[in-house]
Amino acid sequence: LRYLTAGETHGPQLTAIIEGLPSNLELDFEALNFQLHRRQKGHGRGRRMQIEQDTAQIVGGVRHGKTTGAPVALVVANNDWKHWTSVMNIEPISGNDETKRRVHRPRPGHADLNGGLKYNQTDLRNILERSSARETAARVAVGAVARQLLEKFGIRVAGRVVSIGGIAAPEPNMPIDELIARTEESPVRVTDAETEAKMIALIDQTKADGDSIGGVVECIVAGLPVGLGSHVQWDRKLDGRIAQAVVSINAFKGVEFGIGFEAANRPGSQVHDEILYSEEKGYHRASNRLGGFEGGMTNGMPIVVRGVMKPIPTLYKPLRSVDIDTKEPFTAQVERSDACAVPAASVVMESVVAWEVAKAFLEKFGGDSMEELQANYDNYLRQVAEY
Ligand code: EPS
Repeated sequence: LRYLTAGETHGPQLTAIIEGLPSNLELDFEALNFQLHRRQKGHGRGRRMQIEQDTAQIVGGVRHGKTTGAPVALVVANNDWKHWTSVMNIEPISGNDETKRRVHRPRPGHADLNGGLKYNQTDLRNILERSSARETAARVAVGAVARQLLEKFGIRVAGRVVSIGGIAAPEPNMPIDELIARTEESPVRVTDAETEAKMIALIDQTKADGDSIGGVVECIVAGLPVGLGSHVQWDRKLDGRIAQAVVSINAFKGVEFGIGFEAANRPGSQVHDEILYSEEKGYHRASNRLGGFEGGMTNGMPIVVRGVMKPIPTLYKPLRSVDIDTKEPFTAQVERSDACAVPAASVVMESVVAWEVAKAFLEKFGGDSMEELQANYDNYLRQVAEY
């Protein structure tokens, strides 16, 4: 299972191709678009989200509502494109820097300068157009397909905001379906009203200051079988793959599982999860401090993974930079942006984690059709129950 995305933030569309899905996976198009809609919400977003009404159009690999086994191609149109048809034209255009909206003062914290040097581009727009977090709309569409595959096997994916700008939400301690429902009602994806109000006030203040703010988000995957991923080879460890996927999200700088970095402060007796056995539950754990992983494999407990997002680097009160034409110090170029995209990033994180889990699921259970996959899965569950 693999995917690629293409497209620029102010270009005509984002495109994704997914290869390796089994045939006969029934797709719920409304549920797919609901995921795109979730990513657009969240307190702290800028004007762009009022322009976009993201929906995914499937242009390959699906017939009469089901996958055929062929690559699935998805397109998410950019409504904003109509304002950029000249600036983002594929054909050469005439005009000056202003009409071309050339970017020559790189924004610290963005890909602008590194990308300009690496790709030998004197218009840094050629870098920022692709490095924009708009690309995550395509990844959410792809993740929504993965999520639907997992749901057929009773695997549920949830997300929540853990903290924004140092304001932390209390542990929700509730069943996953309740967590999904409650976070959906919150503009900052938390379950606690008091925290929500504090986060909103901080985001508003930050925006008024021309600044931006980051935070921590958490993803939970429940209903998993034991044994996704493998201890035998570094690149088959599923926690490692999830870590890579999480840090690949725009502006993410770190990742942890379960109690994560806190494990460094505790003795082993307060870190590891004791093994229990009962007739109805089989093997299970007394706690889930390791976040569902041992030896790079799922242990049957929910996956709990957290990612940290830095504040968005596009600032209305820009930081110091250097003009690439004159080498003179200047403040960085101001581009329209969000003050806080942490709630949206929570949805993106769910999507990339769902993708990695679905990929590991297909690697383990294989099959070219949903029927073959189901049979392999049932057989494995029997084997585990009889162990
Ligand atoms: C982004 C800048 C803003 C955000 C964008 C990410 O876009 P624009 O430059 O058009 O104002 O709105 O996010 C999205 C478009 C999106 O769909 O999430 C950036 O520079 O990363």
